[in-house]
Amino acid sequence: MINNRELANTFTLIADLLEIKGENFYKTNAYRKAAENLLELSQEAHQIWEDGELQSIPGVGKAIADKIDELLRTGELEFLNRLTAEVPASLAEMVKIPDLGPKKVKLFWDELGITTVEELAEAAKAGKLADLPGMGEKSQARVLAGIEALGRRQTGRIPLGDAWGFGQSQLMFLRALPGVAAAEMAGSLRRMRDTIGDLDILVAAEDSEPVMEAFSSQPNISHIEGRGPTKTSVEFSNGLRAQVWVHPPQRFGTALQYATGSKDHNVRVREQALKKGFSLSEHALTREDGTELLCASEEEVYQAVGLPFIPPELREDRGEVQAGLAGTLPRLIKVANILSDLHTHSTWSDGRGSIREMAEAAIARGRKMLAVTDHSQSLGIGNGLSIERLMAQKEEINQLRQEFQGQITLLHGTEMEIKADGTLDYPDEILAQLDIVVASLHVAMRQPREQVTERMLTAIRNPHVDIIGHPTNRLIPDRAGADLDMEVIFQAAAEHGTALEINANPQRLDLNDIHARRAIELGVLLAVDTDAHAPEHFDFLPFGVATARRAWAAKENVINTWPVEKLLGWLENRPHP
Ligand code: DGT
Ligand code: CA
Ligand code: ZN
Repeated sequence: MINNRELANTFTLIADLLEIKGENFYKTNAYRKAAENLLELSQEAHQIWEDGELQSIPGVGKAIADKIDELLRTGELEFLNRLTAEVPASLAEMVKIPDLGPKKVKLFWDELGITTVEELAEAAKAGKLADLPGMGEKSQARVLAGIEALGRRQTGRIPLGDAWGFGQSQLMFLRALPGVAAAEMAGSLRRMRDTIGDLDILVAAEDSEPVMEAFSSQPNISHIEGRGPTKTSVEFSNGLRAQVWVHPPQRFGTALQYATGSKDHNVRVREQALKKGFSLSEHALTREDGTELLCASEEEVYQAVGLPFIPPELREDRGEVQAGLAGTLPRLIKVANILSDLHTHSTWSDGRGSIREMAEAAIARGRKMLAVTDHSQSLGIGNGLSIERLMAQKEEINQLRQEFQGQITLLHGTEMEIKADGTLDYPDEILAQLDIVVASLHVAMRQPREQVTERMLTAIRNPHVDIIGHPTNRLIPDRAGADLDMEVIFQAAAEHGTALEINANPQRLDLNDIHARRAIELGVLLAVDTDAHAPEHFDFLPFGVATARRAWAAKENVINTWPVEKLLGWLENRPHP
């Protein structure tokens, strides 16, 4: 039976579509009022209907009562069917974009034939909205921002890469306030999960009021969701939500530990605290006699409960507390350990930087080795290199190698397609002439598990293939990876000594933390690469390293940490069964 919410949604849809059509306010408002009143009923509308009392519902007159009757009897509404034949129902989705009213939606539909949010996003990106009457560059940018905000509201989770920079700017803002001793990120963003629900920020200050006031007065806040003495929650106009907690500096350690989570990790740590005679809260470690042990730093918290410091990336209750007690926590890899980037692109394929520009950017970031791995011939959309162009590229790299000698070691490689039919995109004799081969899946990724796994195995078994790039080809937040049998992939990679990539692009982070951890357990080597398509993309590296840390990776597990000579030796002469 159709429930009140479904009835209300139907009337809201009618109101939206009538408004786009240009109906007057009184008519559309009648439907909106009816929808609101339906949601407030303490009884199901169909019971009222069975009693023949529909018109006793506030805001429901004869016309709307007839429509409810038809819906409850037939499950359909002829009026709505006629309306959607005239005005596509998908237009109502567009009305939900913040700052976009029915008039604008009608304008885009009339002028450009746009009927879906996706089409609107494309048109905005292509700059087609700016020239419409009443629009302009600024309004066009606002439409795009609104679409992003809508997407966030729907999936509820924000990609790490989108939240990170915003979080940093909030920290800078807070640290600059008078009376603020420290400000740190907490929650899932500090743990570097690949998606973030909301931002949790911890501030150390004696006096919380001025911090709360300054934080919640920022102009880019769309509304305040909650305001207490030590905690404020807001939603920013970009759709990101954040909460700020203020604690006195001498209690900052327990507060930061609490707010970093995860919840499950905290449960374990509290159990451990109890064993040591403490109850642990965000405010303090409290002894049985009621006296408090205050911790200014997290290190003190972990020490007091008998644990070594547990890095935030491990705090997921995946055995880290037990390992801490047993003294078997890994020495996690750090960004500074990474010496080489083994998967990058240039203007030869779909990159935005020349090889020279990419090399200079890598040098500026302290890299010692850079592999240029442009796309291979079959990837048309990536402007893949024919064998001729690949050989011409070799010439250019040979020349640049002289120029950059002593600064960075340049490798000539490829990101080779694993083609839909399971074959590889260059013959072995060409691969043998390259310094490094990354093999990746970009096409036909929805093949059945057995078929797509077999394709991947072909690449893993090829003695010229050194690394599998972004193995599952997932995209964050909404493209699931290929349906690979990961266990089989990991075993084959371990057996053949082929490294699997953790792609550091925050849209990818592929392998993910859980897969990468299992791979390490099975003896697979990992590669953490940026897949840079432009000089600034080298800055993706910390996201990849964080994912490796969440996978419990030590330096030794990741080939990019190896000294140049060792890595060159491995590339030239990989142990192979
Ligand atoms: P998210 O935002 O969904 O990506 O995930 P988190 O981990 O940031 O979780 P969130 O924002 O709900 O809460 C932030 C932190 O606050 C969480 O990591 C641990 C702490 N916390 C929140 N609620 C509870 C709770 O009920 N018990 C405990 N022990 N800690 C909590
Ligand atoms: Ca959070
Ligand atoms: Zn790729």
